Amino acid sequence: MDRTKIIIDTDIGDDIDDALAIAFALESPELEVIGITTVFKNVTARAKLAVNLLRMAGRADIPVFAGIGSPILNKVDVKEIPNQYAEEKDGHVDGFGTKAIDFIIDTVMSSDGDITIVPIGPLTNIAIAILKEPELKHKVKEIVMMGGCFYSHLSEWNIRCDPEAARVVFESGIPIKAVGLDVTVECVLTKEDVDRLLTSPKKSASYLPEVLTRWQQVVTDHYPMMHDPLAICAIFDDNLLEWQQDDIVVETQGEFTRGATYNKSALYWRGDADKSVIRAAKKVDAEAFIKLYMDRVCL
Ligand SMILES: [Ca+2]
Repeated sequence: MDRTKIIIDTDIGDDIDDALAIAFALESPELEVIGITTVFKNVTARAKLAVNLLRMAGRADIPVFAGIGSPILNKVDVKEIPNQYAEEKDGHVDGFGTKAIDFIIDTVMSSDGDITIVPIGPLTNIAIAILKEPELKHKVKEIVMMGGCFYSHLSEWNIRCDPEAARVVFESGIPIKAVGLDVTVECVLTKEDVDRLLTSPKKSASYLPEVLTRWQQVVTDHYPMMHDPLAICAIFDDNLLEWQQDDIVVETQGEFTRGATYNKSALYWRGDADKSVIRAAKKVDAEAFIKLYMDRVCL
């Protein structure tokens, strides 16, 4: 089987689903992770977490690059420590690069057009890469991302944190498959699932008990929502997800709607939906997805 080459662009360290997604990608035989880049706020701490995760997974061969912490316009604290970061374990980690944008551009531009970019955080890195190298849009195979909400009015974190970047990406012309809140909120782990992850993960997921425990010390009111792992699933499996091609734009100016992903197809009776290169996930078989996840990541 030809494995799909992917670069994962992640804000690992705050919500737990990024670590869960990377473990899933490493255990998916359909995928070859060729690099991980970090984005949003403290990209160095996030890169250290990613390096540690990969080392414990026995995959220190996968390069990690810190990217851009500041969104294009929104103001954030780029020194803020992610909740899963532990100074005594992650503080002295090295072995990562600092030029995520160049890594993305150089890797994609020297490829055969067979690289899929998988953003599971705000879209700052991807937008800056597209702006710096306009030819990138002709070379990327596709973007499969977690972000947005397309069939109801919910503001989604990744888009809201950097609406300008999201707009660049959605207007780039690169084929996009987006899993948004429409489907991801249905995919939630149970206590039994979390107990299994804490006790019987595969080697590729051996960092999970540690970061899950750190996360659970901060988040006590719910179990992990599988936003980002569902985006990983969407790269190789169309059976568990139903897609709709739609004319999606990102609102950057709205008084109440800045950062919303607006589905123009709904307004204009399908409008330019047929010409769009954007597909959004509309339905998911959540039970089957969680089973697939647990079967792959746990013993
Ligand atoms: Ca994320």
